[in-house]
Amino acid sequence: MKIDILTLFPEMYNGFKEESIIKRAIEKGIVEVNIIDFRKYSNEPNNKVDDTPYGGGSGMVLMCDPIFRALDDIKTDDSKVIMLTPDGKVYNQSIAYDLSKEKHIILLCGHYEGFDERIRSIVDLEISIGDYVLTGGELASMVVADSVIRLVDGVITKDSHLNDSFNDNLLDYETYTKPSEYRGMKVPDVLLSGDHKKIDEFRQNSRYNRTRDRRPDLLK
Ligand code: 6GU
Repeated sequence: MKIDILTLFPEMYNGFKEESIIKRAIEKGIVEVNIIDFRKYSNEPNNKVDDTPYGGGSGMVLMCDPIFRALDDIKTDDSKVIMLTPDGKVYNQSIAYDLSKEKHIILLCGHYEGFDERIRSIVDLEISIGDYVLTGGELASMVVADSVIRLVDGVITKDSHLNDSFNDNLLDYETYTKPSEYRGMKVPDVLLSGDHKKIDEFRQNSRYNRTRDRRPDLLK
């Protein structure tokens, strides 16, 4: 899979590409992540990419031209173009699964007051990562890229995401590691029993109970 991220702040991605699972996925060649400074597609003096809004008001608006020209350059028939914006569709695990099957994802990160409305005409999907406002789309693009990359075949073992929270609309089950007793708190006996049928049952109940207590909205 190829992920191209169009941003005005490429430095923000340094840590993201260089740690842990994302770093290994890139090294193994399973995913390619390109951070593209779309300022380089500006045709204006000083590589300007934004201007004041028609009709007046505060802030600056990203202009069409640099983004249209960037997409003319990198978009192919296999590309899915995604705009990160607080007024997009609220992101969830099911969207992450769908995106993990794509060949090429292009993530457009805005800043300032937002995008010229006409940019939306060349976008396939608009995503928000939740009901709050960020200074720009960069963190959101990392959230989307991270959650998608871990689902791409070969990045982590299938087992690792079989019971992920939100699969089957349930949260993940409770887990423990050594020691079996810590400051008076014991690991449930069933997990030490070696009885895999009972353990599966315990975990299924754990998923259900946790979802009921913490996120009843998921059970609807
Ligand atoms: Cl995708 N962008 C910005 N600027 N703020 C957000 C967001 C995106 N998702 C939630 N808040």
